[in-house]
Amino acid sequence: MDNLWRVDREIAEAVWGELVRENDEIILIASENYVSEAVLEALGSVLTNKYAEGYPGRRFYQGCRWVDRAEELAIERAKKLFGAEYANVQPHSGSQANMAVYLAMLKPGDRILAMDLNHGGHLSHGHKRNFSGQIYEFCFYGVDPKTETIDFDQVAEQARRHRPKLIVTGASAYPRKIDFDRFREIADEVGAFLMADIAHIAGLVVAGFHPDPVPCSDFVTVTNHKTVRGPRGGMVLCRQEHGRQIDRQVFPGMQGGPLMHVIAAKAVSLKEAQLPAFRKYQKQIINNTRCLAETLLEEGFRLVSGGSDNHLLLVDLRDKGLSGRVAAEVLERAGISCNRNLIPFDPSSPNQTSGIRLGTPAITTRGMKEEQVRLIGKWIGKVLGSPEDDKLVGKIKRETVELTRSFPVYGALRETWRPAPPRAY
Ligand code: DSN
Repeated sequence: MDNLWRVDREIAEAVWGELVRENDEIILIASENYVSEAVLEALGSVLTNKYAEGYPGRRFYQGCRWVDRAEELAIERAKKLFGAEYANVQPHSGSQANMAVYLAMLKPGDRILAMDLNHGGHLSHGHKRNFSGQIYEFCFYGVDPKTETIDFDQVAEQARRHRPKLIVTGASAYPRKIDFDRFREIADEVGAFLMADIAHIAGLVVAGFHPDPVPCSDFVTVTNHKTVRGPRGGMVLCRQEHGRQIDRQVFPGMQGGPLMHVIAAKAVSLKEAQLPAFRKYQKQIINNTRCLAETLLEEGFRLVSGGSDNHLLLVDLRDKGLSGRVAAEVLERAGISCNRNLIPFDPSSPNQTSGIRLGTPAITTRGMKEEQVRLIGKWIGKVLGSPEDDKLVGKIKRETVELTRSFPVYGALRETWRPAPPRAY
């Protein structure tokens, strides 16, 4: 970052500080990951300079031959990786991928059936303050109170009662496999379109560790930056027949110029995801999450649905007398980064919550396996067992930093190690 240090020291410090933080903390935020250096290079490239409204071969600007190539590669690779007939790689985020599907297929006020945010859904699945909840009429399904897995009787009942035009499956805090075929049957019964939002689990899906929604869904939305390990952004996959409608809705419907440097970085990560090492990586995510679940159960925690089939788990803290907020804050002081999260039927507010969400994609990228995961699970047990013991929290912070330094995330840190940014923020 020589130029950045020279031109803007304050931003250079912020970037360096973040690099060190990402290296020194154990990141268990289920939606975060570390992109490769190749992805970072594409992101930091001259492609950021180019305006390219439109699509490859049909742009509104001259000089698009190289960005056309980058976007064509991203589209080809997305289609191949997911086995999809059509791909739009321009959405700036997962929410915008969802928005493109809603705007393309529905009219304002149309009905959508989706998973309740309190049971693991997402803001863009109908939260009343989100565009989705403001424009469309949402009805919801959730999990069964006993099993804490999706209550398909309720899904079918809600679908029959409300006759939605679209059924949305997918979640941001659901630790179990989703039976997409069952959703398809219900959608067919009521004549609804089916959209699977696989933002969280896309990497597991392409590696074969989670049922695949592509064959049975009309639309599949993806984020690139979670288990797929690409840059921040989204994609829509769909059947050929809906492709032009989706394209028109992404541009000019809701976006202007696509972020060509991000699209190139998406292409790089989609190429990386085709390598055998990617499948191994996804398998290790599953093994690490299972191991974390087992360790936390041994430490006396209750897990929503009793465990996990995927990359994340939800810890219910009600019997520990701790809110999710306090737990996440004290864990951060110990060098473990996670987020507070509502659990199904949570009596607390979203600001406090009764749970935390933990995921293993990021620690797995840096090479941690069961041995390290068991240590992390025990540290979580100790910290949340004595959250007011500053001495203990300080000791664990030193241990977590020591562990992370054996698993450096980027070459820059391996080659030119600097222990802290010039000024601490
Ligand atoms: N905010 C993301 C998450 O953390 O799950 C979902 O978009």
